[in-house]
This record gives sequence, structure tokens and C-alpha cells, in this order.
Amino acid sequence: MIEAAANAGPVRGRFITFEGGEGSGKSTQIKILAERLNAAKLHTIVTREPGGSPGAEIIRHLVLSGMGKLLGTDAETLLFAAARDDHVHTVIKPALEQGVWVLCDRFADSTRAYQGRLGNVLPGVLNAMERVTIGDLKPDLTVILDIPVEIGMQRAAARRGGCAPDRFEAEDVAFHRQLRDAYRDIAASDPQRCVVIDANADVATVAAAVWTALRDRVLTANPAKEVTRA
Ligand code: Z5A
Repeated sequence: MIEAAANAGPVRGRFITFEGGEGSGKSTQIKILAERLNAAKLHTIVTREPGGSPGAEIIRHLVLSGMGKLLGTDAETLLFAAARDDHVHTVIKPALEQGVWVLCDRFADSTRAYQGRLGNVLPGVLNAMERVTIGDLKPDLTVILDIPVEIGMQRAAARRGGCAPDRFEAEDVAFHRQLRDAYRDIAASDPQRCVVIDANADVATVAAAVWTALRDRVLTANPAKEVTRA
């Protein structure tokens, strides 16, 4: 018994991803949730995709500048995958293994929505990339912030001020409508992992809904998991 306890690994941190359309409030809500978890003494880090590690941040710059688009959708998807591979292996997995909670602004569902649904990259290609980059790493919870496209775009434009839109912000309303549908479909296909939250409400109301989802689906529903090493 004592020997078993001595051999037990640390408790794995939890992996929570935030997804949604442009201006849906992911960054705002992640910050609030991280403060709340850290205040509750659950060591929490915030990260993002594309990016989150030094190598992946270089790729982020490349992709959001529009350079990736010039290479074609498949090659652009490979850039997102390369960024994710570095981020997962140098930041996310090490943190989880140390018991740290990881809140990530966008993850693999963004590739499914943007490159898969909107870019028509084949599911087989996306599956193969996921096998390499994330393996069996699955978020404990994915919060999908759902907002009418026009409101999300207005929020993003207001925040941008006079700055030029990036590669994806520059897409039209029809693109962003399809994106919203893609996220709803992802949520419907994996209801255990995903929760859709109405983001067309004030910040505090959305934060309360996020907290309720986390409490019900992660804090009380899943017992602590020990780190398993391959
Ligand atoms: N992408 C991809 O194609 N494939 C992939 O695999 C991955 C990503 C991982 C990254 O963009 C782009 O890369 C993204 C998809 C693509 N394209 N887009 N568009 P990014 O990281 O630069 O940006 P983003 O992820 O799209 O997020 P965002 O548009 O910057 O917004 P947000 O984080 O969801 O929202 P926010 O910054 O918290 O809020 C936006 C503004 O609204 C801000 O002024 C807030 O103060 C305000 N706000 C927030 N909440 C509220 C409420 N409740 N009421 C009123 N106002 C609010």
C-alpha cells in the first residue's frame, strides 16, 4: 500500500480549451477563469494557438500575416500543425504532468473548423496531423463561445481600432457564419467534452456560465487523474 502510494505520480492538471468565432470573448473569459482558479490555489497558466511557445509564436506571425494562405490551404494547415506540435510538447504536456491547469485560447477544434470546414482540408489529413501533434491529448472541457456573427465582428473591429484586419478577420460575413455552424456541429458531435455558451451577454454573465460548466463538468464530475507516462 505504502509502496503503491510512493510510486503514484502527481495529479495531472486539467486541460481546458476555449473556442469560438472572432470577437466571441475567449481571451476575456480565459483571463477571468485563470484568476479564479489561481485564487482557488489551482496553479493555472493561460496559453494560445497558434502560438504559446517561442517556436509556435514565429509560425503565428507567419500565418496571421497571410503568408500561409499564399502557400495554399494544405500547406497553411501544416503550419498550424507544426505550431501545435511545438506548443503541445514544450508547454502543454509538461505543464499538465506537473499538475498545472492549462487554459488554451483555441486548439485542434479551430483547425477542424477553419481549415476543415472552411478550407475543405480532408478529414483524413486532419486526423493524421492530430495523431502526430496531439496523440491522445484531449481537452477535459472545451468551452465554445457562441455569438451572432455581426456582433462578434463589431466587437473585434472596435478592439482593432484603426489597425488592418489579419488574415482571418478579413474574411466576409458568410465565412464567419459557416464557422459558427462548424463549431455548433463540433459541439453536437462531442457533447461530453464540449459546452456551448451564449456569449452575447455581459462579461460577468458569460463568466458565470463558464464557471458553472467547469464546476459541473470538471471540478465535481471527474475525479483527479494521476499522470500517466507512455
Ligand atoms: N486559426 C486557424 O485557422 N486554425 C487553427 O488551428 C488555429 C487558429 C489554432 C487566430 O486569431 C486566428 O487563427 C483565428 C483562427 C485561426 N482567426 N480569427 N479570426 P487570434 O488569436 O488573433 O484571434 P481570435 O482567436 O479570433 O480571437 P479574437 O477575435 O481576438 O477575440 P476573442 O479572444 O474571442 O475576444 P476578446 O479579445 O476577449 O474580446 C473581443 C472584444 O470584445 C474586446 O474588446 C473585449 O473587451 C470585448 N468583449 C469581450 N467580451 C465581451 C462581452 N461579453 N460584451 C461586450 N464586449 C465584450
